[in-house]
Formats: sequence, C-alpha cells, structure tokens
Amino acid sequence: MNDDHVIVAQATPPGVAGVSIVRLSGPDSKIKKMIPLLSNLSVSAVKPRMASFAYFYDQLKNKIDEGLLLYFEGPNSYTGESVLELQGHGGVIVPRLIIEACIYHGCRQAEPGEFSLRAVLNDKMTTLKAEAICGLIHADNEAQARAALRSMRGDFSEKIANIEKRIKHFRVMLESAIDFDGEDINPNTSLSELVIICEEIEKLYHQTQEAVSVNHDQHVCLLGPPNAGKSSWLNRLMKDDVAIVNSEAGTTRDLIEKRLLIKNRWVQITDTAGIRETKNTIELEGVKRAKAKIDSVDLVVWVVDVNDLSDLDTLSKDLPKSLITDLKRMLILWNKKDQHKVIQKDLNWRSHSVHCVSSFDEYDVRLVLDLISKKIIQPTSDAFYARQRHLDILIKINHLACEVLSHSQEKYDVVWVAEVMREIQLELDKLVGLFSTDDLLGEIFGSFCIGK
Ligand SMILES: Nc1nc2c(ncn2[C@@H]2O[C@H](COP(=O)(O)OP(=O)(O)OP(=O)(O)O)[C@@H](O)[C@H]2O)c(=O)[nH]1
Ligand SMILES: [Mg+2]
Repeated sequence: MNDDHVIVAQATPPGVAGVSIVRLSGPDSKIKKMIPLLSNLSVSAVKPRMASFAYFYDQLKNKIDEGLLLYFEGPNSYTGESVLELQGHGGVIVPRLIIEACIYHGCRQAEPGEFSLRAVLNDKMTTLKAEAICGLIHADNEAQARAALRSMRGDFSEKIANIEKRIKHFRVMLESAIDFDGEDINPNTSLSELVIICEEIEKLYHQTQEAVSVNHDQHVCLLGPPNAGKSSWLNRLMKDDVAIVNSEAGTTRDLIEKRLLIKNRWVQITDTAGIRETKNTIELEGVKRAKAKIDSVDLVVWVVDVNDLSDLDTLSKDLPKSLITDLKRMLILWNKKDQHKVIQKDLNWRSHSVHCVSSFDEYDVRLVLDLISKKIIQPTSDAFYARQRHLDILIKINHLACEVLSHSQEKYDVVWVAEVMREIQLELDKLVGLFSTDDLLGEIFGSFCIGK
C-alpha cells in the first residue's frame, strides 16, 4: 500500500480564507527536489522546522503567491516521511496552481487520509489514534470533540492494552498447564481469572457501544392523536415555524424531520400524522408512516390533549405494548394545560410520570427540552471515541467471551479456553490496527478527508 511517491493535497478547506496550506509528503530526496521547483529558495536556504519566507511558482516558474515554506525532515514529521508545507493566501486558484505544479513535477494527489495512513505505516501513531484524529476533525459538537481527544490521548488504547495484558498472562498460565498436563493449574483460580477477563471485555463492549452512539444522532418522534399539538411542539422545540399548525384535525401527513442540538447531543426530531382511524387515503398513509416510525426511534414523545375525555389506557390502544412498558423510550405530555385551571388527569400512568404542559409556555418548552435530554443517552464524562468497526470487533470478542465462560462453568476444558483466548487476542490486535490488511486500511482511511 505504501509507495515512494510524493503525495500532495491542500490541507486547509478549499475556498476564500486568510491562509491556505498545501502539504507534500514523501522520501527526503524527492521532497528536497521540490523546494527549488516550487519556490525561489534553494535547499540549503531552508532549515528543518523553520519558517522561511518564499515566493511560490506555478509549473512554468511564474510567481503566483508569496508566503511561508516549512520543511520537516523525516522522521520528525506528521507522516514520518519528509514533509513540505506551503502556506499561502487563501482562495481557490493559488492552491490549485501549486498542486498542479507539484503534479507536473511528478507528485501524486493524495488519497483521502493518506497522510495519516503513512503516519501509521511509519509507526508515528497507532490506527486508533489516527481514527480519533479523524473523529476530532468530523466532530460536530463538543461531546464528540472531547471524546475524540480522550481517544487521541490514548484512553481507548489503554483499556484495550489492559485487557490484552491480562489475557497474555492468562494464556501463559494455560499453555504451561497444557504442556505439563494440567499439573500446575488450579481450575478454581483459572476460572476466576477467566471470569474477570470476560467481565472486563463486557465492560469495554458497553463503553464502546456508548462511544459509537456519541457520534450518531439520537432519534425522537412526536406521536399522538390528531390535533393534540405535536406540530406546535416541533415548532417550539426548533424555535421556528417548520410545520403547519391548524385547529383542523389531520393537518400533518408527511413525516417532518428536523435536526436539533439538545445539551451536546444532536437529535433528529420527527413530527408525525395524528394517529386515528380514517378513510382518507392520504391521511391513512400518514398514519401508517407515523406507526412505522415508532420502532426505529430512541424516544417517543407522546402528546395527548388534556381536553380529551378519554383516559390514557384508551388513548394508548394504538401504541405497541413494548413501547408502553419501556420507561426510557417514552415521554408523555398532557398538552394544552393552559385551557384548564385544575387538571384532573393521570399524572402517573403505568410507572410513567406524565407531564402537564402547554406549547404556548416558554417555561414548559425548556422543561420538555430538559426531559428529552434526560431520556436520551448522554455521553458520560469519560466517553472515548470509537467507530462501528471497533464495535463490530468487540461484538465478536464479547460473544466469544460469553460462550467460553458459560461452557467453562459446566466443564473446564483448558485446551479450548486457551484456543479461544488466542482468538480473542488476535481480534484485539485487529482492534488496535495491528496486522491490518491493505483492504482494511483502505476502508479505515478512506473515510478521512483529503489532506489529512
Ligand atoms: N390552548 C392551546 N392550544 C394549543 C396548544 N398546543 C397546540 N395548540 C393548538 O392546537 C391546535 C392543533 O395544533 P397542532 O400543533 O397542529 O396539532 P397536531 O397534533 O400537529 O395536529 P395534526 O397534525 O392534525 O395531527 C392548533 O390550533 C394549536 O394552536 C397549547 O398548548 N394550548
Ligand atoms: Mg401536526
């Protein structure tokens, strides 16, 4: 996968800006050759890690910009190879001309993530750290950025390394027992060590699940009978007039999806058609889509009208039982409380707290935002950055651990336990990016941006 081409890319986003940086990475002799081709400077005039003022040239040696030229001599650079950075004025044209000149002189446009990939291949960082850097670049809220920083600092790798150390130690114990025909092994000690390892794996699996979820939006839908005030609530939460509100029942038919940041968490909120029996084919389709949404969301905000004469048992007849019993996945609002001085409605229903609110009331808007944020998963203060790739591997590892543990409690087979531990260790190596195939590396770094 690694080649000795000099790669080049714009490291800053294209467009109008104060500064733009074009970055090159490759073998030292080739990088040095580029210095006088791209600028007015000779190689001897450039000192590693020192900024030099330079004029930049296009492929015909026309002066096109002026700025700073930086040379990092490998391995003391981001990629571990020699790196050249040309920092010129921002804009679309100048960086493009510089890159064209580089390609004219034999460089190759970098693939997405190729600078980071070279850094990993040159042992400048682990795959986990490179992935965390990618997470930091793509973070779109503070919680994600903090989690990525924790992974860059090594929190995730440290957790993996601790488990791996334990497994290695355990394997030595098992292997020697196998070699000496079980003489040295105490099955009870060995089983309790196995229990600890499996518990640690399970803990890491759950932490990784949480870490992956930090990078994804939470999904919330507004559900309830027609005219209860669902669209009014969407508008109030979004602080915008995004959905039509009308006193006529059956106003909303399509799903209306909006994105909102609630206390550090991106939430997709969907307004739905009021659920009722209807002969209108368009509304019927709306009701079908609303019901279909229930299973795929993390939280259902069930909006009911305090003026409704029915009780919650009757109103909930269209809701799946699994939702009603799930206290974490449902938030119930008696809406339009402003129309009553005294509200004689259930405020506790099947273990749910039911909240009386009005979409007209600013205080209630803040209350509902707070209630939603408490129901959806909030990243813990030590959450780290992880991707689906890591979770997929941990699902496999956790499955292996659960299997070996449940069988071992009935019959302890040292040879089999040793074999499974070896398999788990290989999977842990994949997790940190050791022994990765070219395909896997391509997949990991393909999701990076160009120039990183
Ligand atoms: N008094 C009062 N009226 C409200 C409140 N919330 C909404 N309404 C009114 O209730 C009516 C229906 O509101 P919508 O937001 O359109 O209700 P909906 O649940 O989206 O209705 P459908 O789309 O038909 O299912 C409108 O006239 C709103 O102004 C509230 O808190 N108090
Ligand atoms: Mg509506």
